[in-house]
Amino acid sequence: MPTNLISDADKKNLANSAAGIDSDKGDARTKAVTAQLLYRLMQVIDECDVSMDEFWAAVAFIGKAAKNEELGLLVPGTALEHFLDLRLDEAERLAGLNGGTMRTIEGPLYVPDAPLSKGEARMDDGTDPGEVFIIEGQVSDEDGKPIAGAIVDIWHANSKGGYSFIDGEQAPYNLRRRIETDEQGRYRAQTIVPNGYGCPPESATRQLMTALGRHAERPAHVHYFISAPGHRQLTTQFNFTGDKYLYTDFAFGTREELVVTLDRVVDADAIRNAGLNRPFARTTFDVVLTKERANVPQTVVSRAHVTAG
Ligand code: MBD
Ligand code: FE
Repeated sequence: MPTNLISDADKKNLANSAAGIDSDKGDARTKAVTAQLLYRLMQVIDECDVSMDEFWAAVAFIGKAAKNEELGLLVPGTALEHFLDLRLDEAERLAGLNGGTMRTIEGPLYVPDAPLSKGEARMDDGTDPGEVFIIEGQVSDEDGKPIAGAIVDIWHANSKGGYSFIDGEQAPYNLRRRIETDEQGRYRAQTIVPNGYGCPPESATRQLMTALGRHAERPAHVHYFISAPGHRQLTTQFNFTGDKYLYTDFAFGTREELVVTLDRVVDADAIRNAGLNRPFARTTFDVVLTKERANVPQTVVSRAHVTAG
């Protein structure tokens, strides 16, 4: 029930004034967005009758999240990263662009410049006790033509749900590789079946999820960037059927088109043919890239990343 102590006109005037709207200096875009943001924030404060204590608790919360470098976790946890995907999906649809593999969120844990190899890669360093996992797939264009020389940049968590460079327990670039597709557009990775990620126990993000009555877990997933000259770069992931958190991903990353089934290979000949000595899991993840197009927002996102340095 709105309590509104302040008139709409007074809010708008104050927000515009704080955003420098009546000056011709500064950056027009920054001013326009700031004015809207402040106006809407004032509306929320007024309509929800936010107390001073509540307001400053919220400021401290954001400060804690920033200090912990978990703003990149808070954004997907509040569905905003998925919302940006929904907007890009719709912009593509309105531009008549369709037929490519579905996108989903990048998340906060990508590290650029992973080791690059041709056709295939071993992603794990042999120390993870988890289940061996073979991922195979083909990259093609909208017409079904294979794309040779595409770069498939893959990263995922280990069998404990931790990422190299983040959990402090893994070798640099463990479970992070770039694979260039072969003449048939194919790639193959040998790795370890990942576990889902859970927000750190003391994180501001988990604290918020608990206050919202939500959990702070992701289903197991494997991240991809796929790029090729003349094509729109794709950011995506796949998940696994039967995962406990498949349809309640705290980061809203699950999309039905991106759920794969793990085949368990136990046949002795099949194990030998794969060059392995124990049962393993296998899946196929094929990717369709759309052609580069003018007048559609681009898919390569400029954002801060964890770096290897
Ligand atoms: C992850 O691994 C992730 O992919 C997202 C979106 C958020 C937190 C951890
Ligand atoms: Fe992830």
